[in-house]
Amino acid sequence: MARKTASAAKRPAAPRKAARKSRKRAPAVADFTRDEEFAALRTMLLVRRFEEKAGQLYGMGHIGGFCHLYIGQEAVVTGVFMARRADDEVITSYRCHGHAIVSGADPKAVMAELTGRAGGISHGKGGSMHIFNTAGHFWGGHGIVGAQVPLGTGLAFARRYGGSDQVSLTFFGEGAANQGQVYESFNMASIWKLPVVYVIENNRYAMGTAVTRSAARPEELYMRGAAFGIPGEQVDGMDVRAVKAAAERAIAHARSGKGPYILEMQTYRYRGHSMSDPAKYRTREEVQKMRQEHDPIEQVKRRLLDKEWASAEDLKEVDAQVRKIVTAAAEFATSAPQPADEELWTDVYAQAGRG
Ligand SMILES: Cc1ncc(C[n+]2csc(CCOP(=O)(O)OP(=O)(O)O)c2C)c(N)n1
Ligand SMILES: [Mg+2]
Repeated sequence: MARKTASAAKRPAAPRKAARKSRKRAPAVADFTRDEEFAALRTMLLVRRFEEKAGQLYGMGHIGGFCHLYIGQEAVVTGVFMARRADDEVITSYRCHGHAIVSGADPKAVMAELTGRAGGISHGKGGSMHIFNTAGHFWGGHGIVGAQVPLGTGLAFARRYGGSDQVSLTFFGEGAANQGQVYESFNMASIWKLPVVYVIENNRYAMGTAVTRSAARPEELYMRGAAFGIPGEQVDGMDVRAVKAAAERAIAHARSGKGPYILEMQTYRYRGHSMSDPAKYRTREEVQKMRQEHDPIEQVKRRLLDKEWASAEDLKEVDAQVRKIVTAAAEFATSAPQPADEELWTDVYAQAGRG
């Protein structure tokens, strides 16, 4: 028998085998319990109300620079976080406010980062695209499209190398999925069987470019790892139950030493790419249809009402609690002081020996 090494324990599966392992739609989705439905509702509402408030503050001039909202995509981050272990690593693009909050970052500190204040999570020096919460295993917040994919792969390598069984959850957009560095990452992750789950947030647009115009085989991005023997799944990213179930499968696969896994989350962003995007590349009807027929929050509310697990009053109460948190965040973010001048000289270089 050939000698095996850690880096080549088993040859990656041939593409056809991988293709057979990949699946277009996940198996039937298990229902949530009442507690899970409420937890999902609270988290998704918190992200949505936070982003709506950020949009308002931007309009009022409190937030400058770029600001990419996550409205419409809440089920993706919520479902994945319901499946992750609290010490699994997470990294994403500039569309990062939701990921930070769901990782446990204080909404006040995230909002104050958007307004560039001293109480901001990056001390007011990073802004919307550079939000980190390493205590919650959230590694940002990256403005360069696709940059987080090799970094997330490196996180998986580092954790494996250190003897841990933590998994890296590496999120990126469908636009980023066309980048070369993504495939270099897939290749290394497959060879070394790294514990990384690649979560493609396919919201159908990369700035103003529709996925159907920019991607080869846009209907099956979950197959993008086939050449590397990486299995993939296409998931209804507007259904938080489907997201959680698929993420559980993917994380179990990665944690058990079988290597990387790809989840293509089919989702949609309701707002423009960033606050300065009038979104003229799509019709109002298209957005309205998604909101009316597929909204992730409305789906949970409907199920809670249909099953008589909640009354309309109960749902209003959840919203009221969430709004209180977001209002307090906005008040803090608009009243906190500006960073002190000395902050110009902090965090410029990493200290030697710091991990
Ligand atoms: C390397 C690089 N090229 C181009 C840009 C400009 N840019 C910012 S976001 C974006 C689109 C990315 O779309 P996608 O990956 O689908 O993510 P989404 O914004 O939809 O979440 C582009 C081209 C950039 N920031 N970095
Ligand atoms: Mg996109």
